[in-house]
Amino acid sequence: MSAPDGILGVVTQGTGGVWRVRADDGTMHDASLRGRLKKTDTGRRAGGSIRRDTVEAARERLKLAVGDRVRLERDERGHALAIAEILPRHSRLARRAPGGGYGERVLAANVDQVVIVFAAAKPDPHPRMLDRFLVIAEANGLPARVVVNKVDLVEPEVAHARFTDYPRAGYPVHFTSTKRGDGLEVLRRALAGRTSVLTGPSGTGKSSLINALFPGLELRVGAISESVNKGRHTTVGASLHPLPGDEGGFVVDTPGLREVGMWELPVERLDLCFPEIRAHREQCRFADCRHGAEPDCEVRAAVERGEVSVERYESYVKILDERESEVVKW
Ligand SMILES: Nc1nc2c(ncn2[C@@H]2O[C@H](COP(=O)(O)OP(=O)(O)O)[C@@H](O)[C@H]2O)c(=O)[nH]1
Ligand SMILES: [Mg+2]
Ligand SMILES: [Zn+2]
Repeated sequence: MSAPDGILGVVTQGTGGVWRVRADDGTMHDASLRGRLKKTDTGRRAGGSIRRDTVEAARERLKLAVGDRVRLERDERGHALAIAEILPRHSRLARRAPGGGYGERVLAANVDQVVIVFAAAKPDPHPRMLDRFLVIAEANGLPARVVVNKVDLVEPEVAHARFTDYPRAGYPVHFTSTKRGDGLEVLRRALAGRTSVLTGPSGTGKSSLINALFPGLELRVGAISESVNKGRHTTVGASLHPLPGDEGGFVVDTPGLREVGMWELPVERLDLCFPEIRAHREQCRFADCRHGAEPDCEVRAAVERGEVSVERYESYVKILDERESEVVKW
């Protein structure tokens, strides 16, 4: 089983100590991180030449996360498997340390997209909360798509009307019903072959969607972590679930992302995290315009012309205010 080069696989679970690794042949292994990792050039990417052989890169390398590709080797005595090497990441989803710390915590590595599930009703959608999820995806440089589930509970026009801002801002939006089957095939194709972080408020139908899309996966997205997390601000680790089918792909469940209300969001570049605001900001008179009371603000002008949604703009202002006044709760 163990080739001379070791076994390549992906980390599916763990928060330090023992990590669960799915080898590329599908077998599962428990492994701990070897004390001294083999040197890996995290900066070398296909077609790129960025080299970040700094202390920071070395530290980052040690922050193993779900989704990391690793190489396993037998330990000296030939018994247990150890993670000998973490392969370079092409992306990651990280949150800043709470309370204004400088550290960040990597929730998942090698993520291709963030899929945010809301319900058309029960629970009623909260677009300002959706905006926060989208800011986090943007701040991490990850594409996002929105799923509006439970469309069977409302008239089609109602569901579409509440979410028009999102296709306008450039986000793909799926309207689904696990009860009636609406939109499921298209969503399945959007997930297949990719690594998707699936998130959204509880009760919106994430588990139901996964079970409807990938029968046999037996994934209880959120079910375990939500109960474990109740009343606590700490987060239990993420888990990565391989999708059945030839195309492969994974769904990542990250309880830490669901506490999005407590995340520190970036202030300095917040306007870059709203694609439709980003499109206007360079025409503002001041390069450091915050799009508040400044004169000749092109973003505000675009809001007044109806080109940028008032609600999305208000989300931007609210997040900015909140961060500047150091109010982390919302
Ligand atoms: N009417 C309706 N109910 C749904 C739909 N999808 C899920 N539900 C129900 O919503 C509740 C929460 O679903 P669940 O998958 O556990 O949500 P999660 O917390 O996001 O994982 C359950 O009672 C589901 O039966 C849907 O498309 N339509
Ligand atoms: Mg669930
Ligand atoms: Zn401006």
